[in-house]
Amino acid sequence: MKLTKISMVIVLAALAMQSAAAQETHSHQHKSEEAASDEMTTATIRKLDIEYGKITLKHQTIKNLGMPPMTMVFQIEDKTMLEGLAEGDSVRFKVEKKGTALVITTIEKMQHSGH
Ligand SMILES: [Cu+2]
Repeated sequence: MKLTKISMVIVLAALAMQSAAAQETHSHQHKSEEAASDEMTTATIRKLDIEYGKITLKHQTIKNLGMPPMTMVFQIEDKTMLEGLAEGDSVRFKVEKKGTALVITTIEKMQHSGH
């Protein structure tokens, strides 16, 4: 009688451990897809309008907007972002749709690859 009780306790303890182990095997969810909308687009500066915070770019495909390559005018989030840039420069930029305007939130000059 005493032995039966002890073995019952052991069985219950084993079951408890099993369910604890099962809870630990939850699935991890990685968010690797979010990186896609964060990609930079390359472009060439056609025209700079620092006073009005506008820039004309000949840009490559903008993936997060689904926009094909073209030359067009963008607004700049902050005029100081245009400092150090010149017409003819190759740049990388990020653009977001804010209301009806397309606003560049990041722009940086690309390093010359020596040609
Ligand atoms: Cu465009």
